[in-house]
Amino acid sequence: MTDELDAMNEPLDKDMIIIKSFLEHLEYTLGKDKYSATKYDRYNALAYAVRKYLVERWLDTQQAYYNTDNKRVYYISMEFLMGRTLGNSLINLGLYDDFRDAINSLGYDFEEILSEEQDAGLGNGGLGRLAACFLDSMATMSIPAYGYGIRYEYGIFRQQIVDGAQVEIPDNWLRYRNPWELDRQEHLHTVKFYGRVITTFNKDNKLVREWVDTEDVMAMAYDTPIPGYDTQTVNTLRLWSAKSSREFDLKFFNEGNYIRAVEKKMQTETISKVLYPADNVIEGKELRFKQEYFLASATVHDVLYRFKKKHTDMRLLPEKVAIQLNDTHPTLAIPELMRVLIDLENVEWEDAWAITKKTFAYTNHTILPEALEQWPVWFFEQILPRHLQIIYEINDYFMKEVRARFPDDPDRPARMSIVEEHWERKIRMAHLAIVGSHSVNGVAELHSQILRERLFKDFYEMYPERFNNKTNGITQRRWLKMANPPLAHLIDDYIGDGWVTDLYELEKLRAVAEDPEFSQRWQEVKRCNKEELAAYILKHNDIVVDPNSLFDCQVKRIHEYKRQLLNVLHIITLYNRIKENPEAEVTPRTFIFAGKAAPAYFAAKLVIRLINGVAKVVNEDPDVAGRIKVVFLANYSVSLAEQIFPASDLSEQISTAGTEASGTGNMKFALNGALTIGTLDGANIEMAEEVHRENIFIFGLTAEEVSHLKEQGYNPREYYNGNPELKKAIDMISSGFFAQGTPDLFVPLTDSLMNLGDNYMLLADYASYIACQEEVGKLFRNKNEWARLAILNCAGMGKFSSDRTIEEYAREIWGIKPMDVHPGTVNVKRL
Ligand code: 4GP
Repeated sequence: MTDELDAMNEPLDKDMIIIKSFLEHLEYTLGKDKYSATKYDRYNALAYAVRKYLVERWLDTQQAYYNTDNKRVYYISMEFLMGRTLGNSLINLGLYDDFRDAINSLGYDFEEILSEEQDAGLGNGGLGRLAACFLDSMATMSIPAYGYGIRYEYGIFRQQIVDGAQVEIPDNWLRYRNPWELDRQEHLHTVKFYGRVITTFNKDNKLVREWVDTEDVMAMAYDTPIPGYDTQTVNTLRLWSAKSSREFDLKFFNEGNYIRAVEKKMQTETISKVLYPADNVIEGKELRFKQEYFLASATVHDVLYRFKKKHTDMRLLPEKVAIQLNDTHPTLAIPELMRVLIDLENVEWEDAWAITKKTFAYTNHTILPEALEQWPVWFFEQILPRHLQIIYEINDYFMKEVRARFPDDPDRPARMSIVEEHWERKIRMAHLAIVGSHSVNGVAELHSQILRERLFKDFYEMYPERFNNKTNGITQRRWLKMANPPLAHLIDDYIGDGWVTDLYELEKLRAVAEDPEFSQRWQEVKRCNKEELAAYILKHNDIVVDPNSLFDCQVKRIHEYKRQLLNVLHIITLYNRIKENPEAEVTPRTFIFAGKAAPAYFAAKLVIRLINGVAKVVNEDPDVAGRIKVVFLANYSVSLAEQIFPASDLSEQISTAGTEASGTGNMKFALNGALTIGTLDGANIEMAEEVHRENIFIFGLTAEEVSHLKEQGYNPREYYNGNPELKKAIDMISSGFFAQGTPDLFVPLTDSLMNLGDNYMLLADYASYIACQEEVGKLFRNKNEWARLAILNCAGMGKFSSDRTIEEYAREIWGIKPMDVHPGTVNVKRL
């Protein structure tokens, strides 16, 4: 290698600079030569070569933020589902093609090197991926922003399918080096747990509370640069890792108990060990509670540390700081800020409370009752005694306000209280988040409406001005430009590349939706992407699928409300139709599923087994060969999603109306030219408006009809008895037809439909779903018409860029303006 480096004479051209830097990192950073370097080493060397470009802009950006002291936003989230970083960084830096050409010229396969990178899977699903898209948009739009989260040592588990069932494998993603993070040993905060509160008097004879005899954990910062697209701005994602404090060690070491000291140290550090793998549901575990406080406390202290570098008057905080709570998970930041202001900064209660409310804003991501966080009071008594006092005091003032405002509604205080008094006493985190924030938002129009009219109705009546909607979005940099280069290039050729930073530019595609040449090229792109996915399926599932068939995809977490089971009922129906009548007109389809189930979610895991059971029967039956195939792709992740969206024809968004807060996969599919079959739920409703109702397949009950039917008394058996095809499909599932020798295996699933009330109303929507799918099948046979609709869908996606979402948050909630970073115009000094 040294010879190769020596042979490079100055001045170097672009290719050579890249190659030199790559080879230098391989040799000097990683200590490898061309004989010993593995693919993973080459990935690392490449990452380090790219990092240099990031770091320069990063330092400029951070210095500019410090100098101008603009207001900044802190996005606190227990999850950041980032996926891979290398390709995305290159795209955002505008260096992708240069690096690809340079590396390929060395005889390596650039794409293959990129695929060596492990996904950063520090999230479960929608909520965590949204946070990642927001980081991209905030940087691209030059918003002074930070993401704050936890540096879990184990991210979301890796899913294997063994004999049709999900098996969870730990995701030890940090086992190998992570070239994107920089540890900041100097950014340490002490996070306190346990102990007790004592009341004393200070020198001014004022009553003060002291939280003493605590067990302390250190939060250490690891920073990852977040580059914007086509801008100098590089923001920061700061993740906290738990380290035991030195005092902590010393105490036990000094007592001569070496093993106990080491044990305690390990226990302390478990706080940031593992991401809880549940989506849309809470884990009421003590460790999770500690994780939430760990994130909240370390972040509040970090934010204040930065603020205090320039300011002494705490009342200025809301002018300089906006904190967005990604769901209730980081809500302990509210009482933590109160504690710091009152106990440590000597701010009066009224002032502290006004500062806190003006600083915080809360986003709700789900209305499912099982996902609404409520922590037992005894957790607080033991682990956060001072916070409990503060929450009680907040609640006392709040209850007074409620009684004064609604004197004729005696039940209201109990409904609205932050403290749930029934059964076991609990703290309702959503109530705390609403009371302690100036803004509460849902993530799609319908969802925000449900928050106002149902879930948080009482609060809406009291504080209508706090409630607002911010419909979700996705970043087109990752989900089109990076994930689907052939489509991105085609679009560039016809309408230019303005869409990369202004997705509304896609409107221009409407003009070419019927252009035969464009349509032809559009169809070729889709065809190529489908061939690639078919190759992936062959490699990983050993199933041959036909790229001419309709790729019908449902990829997302497995959850009863998302109704993968309804999709399965459709597959079984088609299977039966073909078996009964081999001449039946059934458009050839490949049903593609992917998604993880929470490890403790029995019904969801059973659905995975059912999908695989159905796949086995269908794929092995020669009577349906060439007509339908079923594939379950293991280990759904950001990287796998990047392969599936570009290759799909049909996007299944079939949750029971009123249950999916927004959905964001729906947007990724449509952006990549898939048509949607969906209910009027979440953002589907706004998608139907944008792409026009005649270009999307909508079926099923509306949210209002769902509530109405439930109130009237819904009886799933009526539907079962009234529809022979439905009856047959359900009977086949319960009889063990797909159960591979365990006859009763799937009875819990059919029981929940037939005997436990069919909570998500699959039976009520079945007939309308099947009829709608017939329309889908018919349309697919007309390739040009299908392509026309797909183009119009893509053209209508402008609204669903996370840039639009972030622009609304920045303007309406945070009061933050974009801030261009021009090196040279601010006083940026480098070493
Ligand atoms: C998800 C919602 O289920 C999904 O509809 C939404 O698009 C996404 O948040 C982002 O807002 N919720 C979760 C969760 O992932 O854990 O509550």
